[in-house]
Amino acid sequence: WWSAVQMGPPDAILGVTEAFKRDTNPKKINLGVGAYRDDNGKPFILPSVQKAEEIMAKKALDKEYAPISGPADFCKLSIELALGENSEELKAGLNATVQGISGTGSLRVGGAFLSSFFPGNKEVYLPAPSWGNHTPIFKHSGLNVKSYRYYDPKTCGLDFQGALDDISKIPERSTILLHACAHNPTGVDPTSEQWQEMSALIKKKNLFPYFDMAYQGFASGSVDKDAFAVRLFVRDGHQIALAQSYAKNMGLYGERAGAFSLITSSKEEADRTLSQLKILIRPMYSNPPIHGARIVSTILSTPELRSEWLGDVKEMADRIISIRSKLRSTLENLGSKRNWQHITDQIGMFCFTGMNAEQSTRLSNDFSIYLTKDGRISMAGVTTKNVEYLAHGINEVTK
Ligand code: PLP
Ligand code: TYF
Repeated sequence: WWSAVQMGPPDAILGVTEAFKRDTNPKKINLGVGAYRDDNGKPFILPSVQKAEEIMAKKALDKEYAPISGPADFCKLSIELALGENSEELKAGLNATVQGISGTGSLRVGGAFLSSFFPGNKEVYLPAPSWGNHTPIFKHSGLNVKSYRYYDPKTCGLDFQGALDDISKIPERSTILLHACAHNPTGVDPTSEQWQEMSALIKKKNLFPYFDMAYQGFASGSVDKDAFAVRLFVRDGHQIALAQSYAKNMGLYGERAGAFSLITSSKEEADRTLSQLKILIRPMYSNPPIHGARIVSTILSTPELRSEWLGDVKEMADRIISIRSKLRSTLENLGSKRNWQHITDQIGMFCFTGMNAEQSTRLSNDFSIYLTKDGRISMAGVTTKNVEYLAHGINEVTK
């Protein structure tokens, strides 16, 4: 049956890990996939997550199916985390929220909903560049994918004027995808003033903002600060779509806990849209996994655990912020002629170093330092033990 099926290419990000695993150099470093590591380069199980699991184990909970849309408490706690507990919209019941299969599955459910029900254009505009999986997710959903300028390679920062120019040319009633914070792959976010301008323009153009929030808390260390853009847009009267992920901020990568929400114009509209989200989910995977969602609900609804978790998130964010400074100063001390200010200007999990494909390949081949060909490095893989070797490698290939 399958003689005509051709071999597909490996995933651009997960393929980096495969190459890393094959390398026998003891100095090798994997800066490909965006997964947090502690300063010993080990996966980090958040103490708050461990405690939540202990509490859950004592309860001997059953393994019955979750509702199609996920547990109600999980959905409520998730949208409250995004919009804040005092949100007028939430008090008025203006949200339709479902649990998704982490961020990816939440984005995909949202894509399916837009494909079936969005009354405007079936075009989604992504920042250039964007997370590599956004294009296939939306194409799979039956939407057309286009882009707007975002990153300026000359400054390794935001091309704000380019973004405004392109956004003002997007046809009205189209969807625009926004990274809520810690933009992947560039680490470049708009300032709060720039967000305000973008919100006004998107409103004026009657565009539909779809936020991808995969890193709430990871950028600044504060879940409230990192939700600034999402809350601003809602306050400005946008009825947003929102995909959330707990992969990074709770370290629940493999548990697949996330949420998709629509903010609606009435409670009744929330009920109608929720009913259709459930109808879309049912033939895709019936209902979501329960373990990760229970961890999230336990943490968010237990005050002591919640504050401990906020400390855990801050610890991860702070380690990344401090290792950024260390990488930059080490490069400068090595006498690199390049300007490395963007290493500390950029935020979140990634640094878009400005290295080209050739330099990135040399870093892998000659130094056993693995990264994606676009020059993105996962800062989470940099530690006080390997930062000097990394800086040495970067300095050599960018001379
Ligand atoms: N969106 C962005 C921008 C991401 O970087 C990621 C993960 O790297 C995701 C969504 C979704 O991740 P997950 O499906 O593991 O929650
Ligand atoms: O490093 C990144 O940008 C992410 C990581 O199912 C990732 O792509 C890998 C696998 C996956 C989700 C996210």
